[in-house]
Amino acid sequence: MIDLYFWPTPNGQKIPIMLEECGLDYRVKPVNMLRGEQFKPSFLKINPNNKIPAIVDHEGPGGEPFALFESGAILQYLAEKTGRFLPRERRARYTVLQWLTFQVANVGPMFGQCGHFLGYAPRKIPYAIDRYRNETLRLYGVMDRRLKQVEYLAGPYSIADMATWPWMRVRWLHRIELGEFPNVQRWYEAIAARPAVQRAMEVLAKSEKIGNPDAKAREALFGRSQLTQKRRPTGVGKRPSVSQQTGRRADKAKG
Ligand SMILES: N[C@@H](CCC(=O)N[C@@H](CS)C(=O)NCC(=O)O)C(=O)O
Repeated sequence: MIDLYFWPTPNGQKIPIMLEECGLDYRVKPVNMLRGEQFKPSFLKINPNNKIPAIVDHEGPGGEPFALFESGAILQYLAEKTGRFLPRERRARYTVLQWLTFQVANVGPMFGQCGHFLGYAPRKIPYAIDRYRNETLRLYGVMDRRLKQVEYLAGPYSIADMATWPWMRVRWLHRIELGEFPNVQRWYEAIAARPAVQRAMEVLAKSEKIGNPDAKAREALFGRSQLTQKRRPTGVGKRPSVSQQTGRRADKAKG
């Protein structure tokens, strides 16, 4: 059994996609970022960097529980655990790892900043908006040219696609029209049609989204209090916690 520490954001959604693709048993442990639950001491023991996703594999290496954070590391771990979506042959393997690293080092951070300055920044800063939106457009171009040559980012469908796809799902945050990138669009639609991906998108689908944070959530995510509040999560105790919510497979596991 794997515990998935999760909130339905693009970085979070990579992991249920892989868990569903591999048919692994997991239960969802919601970490409500809008209430600052990523700063709870119990979660900081699993990810000292106070971010989702993270996992605890109760049947980890040596049969012992194993906690892991950083989505790229989690995807590689699950691929090695199951022998799926990360080939053993070195050329093929490093092609997957290259595009996975491209996602975690470029697509995630740049799209994230683009969405931040377009949607969340209290003041519109044209230089920052241009800088990150141009970089987002450039990265879409890199992927579009790659996907003109190959079906999926590394050739066959892999953890690199699972890491990248959820970021295209929130393209409205970055004011991107997929029609301008026809090869990305073809790839996006092929992945969206996969039953495992559709099941993964149901996990906590009805929870509050990051798209519209209130003042308290804003402070938890972007304010100075994140530098000092590690011992006291924002809002906890004042509003009902969602930590009892579970995902589809978790419900199945319980019943
Ligand atoms: N490099 C990390 C990024 C994770 C990340 O940025 N998670 C965001 C949600 S998409 C988060 O938990 N933010 C909460 C916070 O910054 O306090 C990964 O790939 O796992």
